[in-house]
Amino acid sequence: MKGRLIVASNRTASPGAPPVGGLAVALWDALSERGGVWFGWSGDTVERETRGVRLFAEGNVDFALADLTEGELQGYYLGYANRALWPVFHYRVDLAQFDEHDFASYEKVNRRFGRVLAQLTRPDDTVWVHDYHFLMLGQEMRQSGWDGPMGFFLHIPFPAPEIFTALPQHQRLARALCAFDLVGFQTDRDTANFRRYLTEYCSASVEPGGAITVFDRTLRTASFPIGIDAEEIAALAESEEGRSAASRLGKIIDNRSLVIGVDRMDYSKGLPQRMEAFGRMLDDHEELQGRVSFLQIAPPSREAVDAYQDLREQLDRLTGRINGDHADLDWVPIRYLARSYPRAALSGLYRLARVGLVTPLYDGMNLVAKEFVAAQDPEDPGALVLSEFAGAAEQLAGAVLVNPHDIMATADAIHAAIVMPVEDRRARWEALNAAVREKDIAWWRNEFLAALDAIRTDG
Ligand code: ADQ
Repeated sequence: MKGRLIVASNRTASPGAPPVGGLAVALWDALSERGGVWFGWSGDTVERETRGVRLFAEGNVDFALADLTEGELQGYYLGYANRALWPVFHYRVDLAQFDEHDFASYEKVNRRFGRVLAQLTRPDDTVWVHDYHFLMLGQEMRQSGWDGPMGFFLHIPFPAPEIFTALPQHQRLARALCAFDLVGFQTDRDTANFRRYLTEYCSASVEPGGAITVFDRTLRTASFPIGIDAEEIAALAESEEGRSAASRLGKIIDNRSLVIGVDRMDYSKGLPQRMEAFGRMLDDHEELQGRVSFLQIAPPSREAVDAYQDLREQLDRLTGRINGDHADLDWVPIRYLARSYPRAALSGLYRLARVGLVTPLYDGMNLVAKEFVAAQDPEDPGALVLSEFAGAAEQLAGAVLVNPHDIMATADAIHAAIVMPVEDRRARWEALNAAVREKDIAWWRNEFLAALDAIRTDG
């Protein structure tokens, strides 16, 4: 008989409201099946540190929400997590800021949260910690006496050891990660990077079955590519809200081919390069002037971090320039909306699009790529142009794969996707859709939890 599940993630679903999005629903389903606790930051900042959590019971699941002080928000969250870990893990060492005070704050918050969480566990529970905010949480829980099964899943890439070692605290982070029994990654590439770091820098030995012995303990590492709820997205694309969004946009774009991009505004998503490539494609193909419309939806995120403000300015300039160069009295090539839309509306827009552009410079998985596929009309599906540096590229070989740094090649790929005959689009889409449906979000959480349970059973 399995015990309860304890999940820790930076943000939780909102207590009292239905969870929104594939990941939140999957975690909620797992929690309510087994009963348990969902721990995370409340989103609130307080003047003075509080040691406790606020508990909200919902059926057999307790939400346990902790506040951050303003100093912790600056040091732990905006500082170390988003100015050091995020850029380094996305290969942007040039953007990383290494501040020892930020690291001290990161370690302190992980310690405080780890202690709180250890107190909330019961002996037969299973703990599942998520993402780069909590790399040290497991170690802190162990030090607070928790010795039960504990897994970690990293949603962002794990970089090559030569990049990871740029972090002044790389050894402490890696040692802390090894306190987990199972460390899961999005792709085989990430898993291989982590294993190589442990063997080359920490003298780890990898056993034939894949277990790794290091720092006097044994752990497992494996990849668990995250998926989506494909059926939900397909249904949303055809829902009233989805159709209504598509019809509003359809009126404006007329009979032109729609090219769509949907991202959080983040420098990892390759937005300036994508716009440059679209502009270049227009330069190269006179015949498409006035015949295609590129819609980029990119709500700003992490605006308190300078690199994000710079990106916003760069995008504003670029769209202005490309539109200035190409627009005509009755046509604007790029529509750039710095705001978010509900999932149903986005799904409807994906279905309307002839081409989906998902061209991050680096990405853990990229669920937009999978959502774009799931939303398509099987009879007349759009084509997906996908960066080879998105984790999703390991599974989505049916996409038109591109190197997003290569503006000319990306421009050619966009053109090829726009003019791709419907038979080719159908053949590619069938392969893509099968891959998206086979390893969906339910598969992902079952696979991870089964692997973690197996460690406990194996002893
Ligand atoms: P993100 O970097 O946020 O996630 P992504 O996987 O593309 O990236 O999107 C996550 C969710 O946010 C998706 O459901 C998507 O629909 C939604 N979303 C993205 N842009 C949106 C927009 N403009 N408006 C509304 N919704 C939007 C991190 C990692 C990814 C990894 C996920 C999940 O960076 O690599 O795939 O976690 O593990």
